[in-house]
Amino acid sequence: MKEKITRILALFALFTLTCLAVFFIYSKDISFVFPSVLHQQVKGNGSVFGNVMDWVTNTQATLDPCPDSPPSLVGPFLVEFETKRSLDWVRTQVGSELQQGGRFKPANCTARQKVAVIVPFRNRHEHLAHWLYYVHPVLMRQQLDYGVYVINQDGDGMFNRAKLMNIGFVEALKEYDYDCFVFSDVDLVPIDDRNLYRCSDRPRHLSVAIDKFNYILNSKTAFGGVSLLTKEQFLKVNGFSNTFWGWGGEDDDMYNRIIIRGMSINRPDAQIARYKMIKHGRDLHNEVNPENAVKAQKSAENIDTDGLNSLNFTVNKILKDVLFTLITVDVQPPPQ
Ligand code: UD2
Ligand code: MN
Repeated sequence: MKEKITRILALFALFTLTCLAVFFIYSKDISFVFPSVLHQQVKGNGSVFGNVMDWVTNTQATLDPCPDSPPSLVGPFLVEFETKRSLDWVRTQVGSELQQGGRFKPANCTARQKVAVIVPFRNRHEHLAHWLYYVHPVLMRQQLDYGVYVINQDGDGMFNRAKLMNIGFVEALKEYDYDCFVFSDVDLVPIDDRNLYRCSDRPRHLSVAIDKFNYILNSKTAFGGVSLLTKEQFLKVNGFSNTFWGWGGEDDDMYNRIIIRGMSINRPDAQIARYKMIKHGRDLHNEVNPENAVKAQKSAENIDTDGLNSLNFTVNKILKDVLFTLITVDVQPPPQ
């Protein structure tokens, strides 16, 4: 009996001591005990348990912001498309840095922007392998918190690049709170990583100087290839038009929408915003559509009723690869 009482007393003393120790640590500046906690700013509901839990969940959010100029950029780099590259091989080259779905965020700082890269796609698998092989490391060096969304048009109906962009915007936002959207052709690979895939205060056109056009921009109003809009900018223009079937015009219509909504575009320096385009012919079922050029002159008539607010589509399949999220969609063409 005596022994039992002694044991209970000892346990009670131990418990009291532990409580005192915990209370002591948390009522003092705990950075003295755990220096790494110093700039993690312990906040929360006041209880020890609450503080610890908040600290655990906030660790990522309270990392310092990444520097404005990413420190590991290399500038111009070699890009060539002669090498055969399979997706399997690309996975072995860049996959280990990525999270499922083609997602990445820098480990040691909080990215300045959350960027969704939307790639309109159908039957360009070789291009996609080249693109992923070169673009992923660029985006990583640029310290972006990003995801790659390949929007794959199902079936062999007329291609609709612009509608795929709208679908990419909507689907990416279902997954993460992206604030910046890159709309990029699958055949355009940057050859200088100083060309940041980051949105700005105005819609931004990145593919300024392309080898196919001797690195010369042929029009001040060009907005095709690779272009970026913040979520707000994209909503302001009601997204792309959904009604540009086949090749051409949808990029000019987007440019017009931006002007109509009182914005203007900007571009990086042509010395930096350099690209190689993978050689290709015109794809089947993406023939030039003469109606598109006419329609692109009527943006003001269409902007309010044709765009994100009239978007209809069905997702047929979502596939999470380590290199990308592949969303296969039925773009629901109008009845002929
Ligand atoms: C120009 C524009 C492009 C777009 C297009 C007209 C530039 C540098 N590029 O590119 O942005 O405005 O004209 O629509 O200004 N695609 C497929 N499968 C297909 C067809 C197209 O994946 O069967 C995708 C792919 O991402 C491709 C993009 O659509 O890069 C544009 O098509 P394109 O490469 O045939 O058009 P292009 O090079 O004339
Ligand atoms: Mn092209």
